[in-house]
Amino acid sequence: MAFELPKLPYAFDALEPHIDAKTMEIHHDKHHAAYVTNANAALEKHPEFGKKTVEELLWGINDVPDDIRTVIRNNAGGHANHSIFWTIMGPGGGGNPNGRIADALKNTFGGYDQFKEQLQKAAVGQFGSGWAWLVADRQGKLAIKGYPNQDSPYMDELTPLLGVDVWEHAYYLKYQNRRADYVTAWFNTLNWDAINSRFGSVWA
Ligand code: MN3
Repeated sequence: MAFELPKLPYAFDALEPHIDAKTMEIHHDKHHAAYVTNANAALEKHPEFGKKTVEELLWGINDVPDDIRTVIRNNAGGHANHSIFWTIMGPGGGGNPNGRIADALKNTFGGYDQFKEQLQKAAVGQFGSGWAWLVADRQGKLAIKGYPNQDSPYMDELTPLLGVDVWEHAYYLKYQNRRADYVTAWFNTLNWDAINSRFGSVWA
């Protein structure tokens, strides 16, 4: 079963003014689509690995055959990261967290403002292309982690709960070199219901 590009769950302009429609269109239809195409092409060489889910492939990245491991790390990683990214954002998002994640952020970081500050720092401080993620381990313990390129928290057996893409393709049209302004605006897109649902799945 080849990977498929998931449909964007809202219109390209739904995250305006925080993320512009053109960026969303190119990001989803071109960049994410390319990760899916490249991952599928690599898996054709080893069809037995094509039966795995994207999470299984990344958890077991060291078991992926040498000749496709880097391609899978980059492109299955890109597919996994972006598939989460679209769902943890949404129109009318942002504001303070609610539910279980609100309590966990308070217990771990002291409060939402402190969490935002630390995630922002990880995102802005990521050298070159990459991501900053809020992750949970198997016990539900939270941490903030930066990753280069399309490396995925799944490779560390962590569950990514929410993350910000700091590749230039994610913000350059609107924000040019102002990555910090993009990250500040991106917090206004967060879909806390979706994030709570991801958090709940850590124990499922
Ligand atoms: Mn991207």
